[in-house]
Amino acid sequence: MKRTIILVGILALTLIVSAKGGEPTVAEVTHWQLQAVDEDGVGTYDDTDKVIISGIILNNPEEMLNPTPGTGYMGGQWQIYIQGEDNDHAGTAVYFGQYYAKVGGSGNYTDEQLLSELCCINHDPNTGYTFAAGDKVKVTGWYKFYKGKINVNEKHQVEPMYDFEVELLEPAAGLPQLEVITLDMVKDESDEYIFDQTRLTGCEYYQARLVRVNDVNIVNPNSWGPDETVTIMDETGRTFPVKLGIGDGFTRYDCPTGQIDIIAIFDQESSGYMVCKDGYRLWVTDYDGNGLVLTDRGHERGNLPGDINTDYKVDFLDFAEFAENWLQQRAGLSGCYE
Ligand SMILES: [Ca+2]
Ligand SMILES: [Ca+2]
Repeated sequence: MKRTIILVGILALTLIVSAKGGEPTVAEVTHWQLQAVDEDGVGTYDDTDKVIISGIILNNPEEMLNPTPGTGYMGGQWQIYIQGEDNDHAGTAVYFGQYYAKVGGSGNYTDEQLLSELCCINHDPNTGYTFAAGDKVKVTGWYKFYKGKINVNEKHQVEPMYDFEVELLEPAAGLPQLEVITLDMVKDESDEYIFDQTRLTGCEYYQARLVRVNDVNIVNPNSWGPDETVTIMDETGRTFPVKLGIGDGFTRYDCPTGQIDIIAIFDQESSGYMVCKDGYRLWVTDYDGNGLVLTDRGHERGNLPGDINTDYKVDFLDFAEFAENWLQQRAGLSGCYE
């Protein structure tokens, strides 16, 4: 259905752009090229209308933003981070939302349209494979600068010509090697963010990449919960915000206490639109309750079918969670691509 619409859209687009004198321009670029910034931290890439980027998916989208139609200000949303490989020391977020009209876009998706679009971007169009963190993919799409990063997205336009496409290059390639950082690499003596326009040091160097920070503690455990933000502090007194995702671990498990390590996507969402030198944060999308590292290790122990809360015992707690979630469906993954 959607592909038919796209074909019609492409025909319409061809007529439109022919009248204006050409197809949208597109080039394969590195994340490093795409994420270039000026002295204010504003993205400078504008060589082409669309870009093609490739790299490793860092997160499962439904642990970062809620795809359920009609949820939140922007409706159902979807976002993955893709990290560049080898010398391509950068990364890019790929974003999709339901209610673009609320932020100056061309319209909104109905719930049904949203589900159809989510279904497309969750699956490889060539094989039907469902994408997950650790897959190597190629993304072709338009892009838009927002609060410190250039995101691949639909430019807040609902017309099919603005769709982006995610294609599989290598299933289960594996998450990238973690880069261990200390807070003095990203915060100065005054606990201010280090911004370096060259992106060779400071926060910009790590943006949209998977990092590990060791030996810190969470100073405000009362803020723990899905979609909340906690603050970590190291032995020098430097602090850093940690955005918690919406993985079920933030509900199921208590905030880890004492000295811990954190594995996260290094993100930026600056306070301003035209000067974007702050707003850096670590984004952890799920937690498995291990007590020592704030992360979801992705390979749980136990091997007991039905042990929903992974406490190595199948009992009423599992049943209660099962009953509470009975008949729920995950938007964009359930009931499509059959
Ligand atoms: Ca930035
Ligand atoms: Ca259990």
